Amino acid sequence: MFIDEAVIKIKAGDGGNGCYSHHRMKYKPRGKPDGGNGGRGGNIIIEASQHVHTLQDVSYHHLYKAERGQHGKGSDKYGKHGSDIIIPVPAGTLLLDDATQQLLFDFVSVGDRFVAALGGRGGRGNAALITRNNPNPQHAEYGKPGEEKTLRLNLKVLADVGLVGRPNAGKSTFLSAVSKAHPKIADYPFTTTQPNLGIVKLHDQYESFVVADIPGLIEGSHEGKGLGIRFLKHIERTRVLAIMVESLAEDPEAEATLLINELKQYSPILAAKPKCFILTKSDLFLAEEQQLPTGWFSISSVQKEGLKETLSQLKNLLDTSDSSE
Ligand SMILES: Nc1nc2c(ncn2[C@@H]2O[C@H](COP(=O)(O)OP(=O)(O)OP(=O)(O)O)[C@@H](O)[C@H]2O)c(=O)[nH]1
Ligand SMILES: [Mg+2]
Repeated sequence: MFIDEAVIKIKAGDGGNGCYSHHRMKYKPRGKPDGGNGGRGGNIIIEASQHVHTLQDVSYHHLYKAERGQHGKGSDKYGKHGSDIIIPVPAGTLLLDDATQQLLFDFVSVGDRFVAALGGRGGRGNAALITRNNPNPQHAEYGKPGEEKTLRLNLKVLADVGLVGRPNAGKSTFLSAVSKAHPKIADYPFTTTQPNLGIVKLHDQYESFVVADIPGLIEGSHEGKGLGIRFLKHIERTRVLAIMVESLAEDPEAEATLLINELKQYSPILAAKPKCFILTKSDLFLAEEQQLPTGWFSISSVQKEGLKETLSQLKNLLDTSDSSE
């Protein structure tokens, strides 16, 4: 699991002031009090939406400020309420008070709503302050200030695509080329010792998916060789696998079969997931001498070649895979 984070400041709208005014009539210099109440300030509401998948967009704004309520007017006219601001977040977001780290709300499913900051109440006008003992109040109230908070949002992300390959196949380099993740990359095996996750954003900002990069697999991983297969639990709940083989491999298809066999030893269900076969480091191999197996994709993460096509294929597989997995 991977945490996507954002810290934002929110300020609900202040309440409008109540109005101090008297009704004016001919021959009556001072009629009865008729100052209206001020409007309530806008609330800041956070809502789980199906259109957002990350906290990236939320964190673009550091301050969310809702409209203030309008002031009351004479002739018993109330001030308008300030409009609310709704901040969409993905389902799976935890909302914390940044100062106390106290959990304020857990957005479990789309549509869950939480009023994170209440708009200030509008002040009462002098008309609303009339009492039996005081038929002509000499003041109106000020509006109350809106609530102000600093919030921390944490999103628990589960990966959609799992990267499977031998050590050094270029998994981490691929992740760094297609997302903002910065995994460690080096030309020796087992560079990655902990899973990394990255969010891939496609051209349409609503289209994104999460990729998990895990330590490499070797023949005998299921018997504990190399770093073993214990990291496979991190891709168990993914929907699609990207099987990555170096273009320098003599027989890429045999390599892929070996990898899938190792997966099978761990879980036949995992091994049966939809797969995208990717030949990596295409800049290193000689195109004339080597053929791309049918149905495979060829990429160079270093030269940024073939990435777009590969990502659309992964997206296609995600769209057609069983979302209940
Ligand atoms: N020329 C070239 N080199 C690449 C490409 N992709 C990765 N490499 C190199 O291959 C080596 C291994 O890359 P990594 O991304 O660390 O490989 P990995 O699959 O994550 O390896 P492990 O974490 O050890 O399992 C590094 O030296 C990379 O610079 C590529 O497209 N072209
Ligand atoms: Mg790696």
